[in-house]
Amino acid sequence: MKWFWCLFFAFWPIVAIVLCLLAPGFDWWFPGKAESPLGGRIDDLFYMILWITTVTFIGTQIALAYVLFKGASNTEPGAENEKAWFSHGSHQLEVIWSSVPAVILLFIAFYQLEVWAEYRVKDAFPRERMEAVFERIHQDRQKNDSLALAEVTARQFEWRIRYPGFNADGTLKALMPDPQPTDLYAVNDLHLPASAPVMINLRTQDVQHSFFLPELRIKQDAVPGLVIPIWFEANHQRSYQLLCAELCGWGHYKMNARFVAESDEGFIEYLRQLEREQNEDRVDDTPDTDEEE
Ligand SMILES: [Cu+2]
Repeated sequence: MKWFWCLFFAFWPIVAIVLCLLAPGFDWWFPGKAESPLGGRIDDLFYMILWITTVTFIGTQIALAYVLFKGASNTEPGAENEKAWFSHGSHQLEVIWSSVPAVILLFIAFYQLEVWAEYRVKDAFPRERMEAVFERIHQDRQKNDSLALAEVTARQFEWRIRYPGFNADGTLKALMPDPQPTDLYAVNDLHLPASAPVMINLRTQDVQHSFFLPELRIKQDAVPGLVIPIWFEANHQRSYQLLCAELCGWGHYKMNARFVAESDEGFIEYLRQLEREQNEDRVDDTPDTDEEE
């Protein structure tokens, strides 16, 4: 029986190593490959922490198997009279198992600082690359205008999206903090250019929600009273899932929307389409022949 339990506890570290080695190849931990450059770096951080926890797990399992082996030896024939040994704590051990995790945690904290800053600190946002997008889509903007291309407002239970409208000369306006008469609106359908960093302003109309693009590894709480800038970069022109990651009420599941990353022209065409739909008054005052235009 003694050998059974020792082997039983020694078996799991082997399973852990195998799973840890296979996981990145099969993407068991993630909903598919990271679809943004930053997402790839977040995955690397995750796998680094997975390795640290796997090594820790192996260490503790080996220690457990060893203690079982030693403790069980007292049941061997001839050892019945051997006295049990009680430990009242070891100052040295306490120091070791407090300082080792502290060092590891500090290492992780400093190691991930750069990724965190790039993602979260406004001054580290890729401003120049964002401005290149504004130029390509001919956005008419002043120096201090928002870098955001859209405002996303979460509410129970949907995502409301506000885009800037167009000027008379056909250029795209800059997004203003407050709604404008020319603004364009959509629900549960966020469109933005692909292959370039784009920014949105996130807010909530009621409770806390969480803006979640699992494939891009982007997750940010929407907090009442705050306007939170988030930037991301989709690797491909395709549609991604946009979810709410905060249990925000009975209809939480309904906040299943989509984010479409498309070409610059596709994005502008989408806004034009929204404009046409919004300005459609459904009053048929033109002859039938002109309607085809
Ligand atoms: Cu929600």
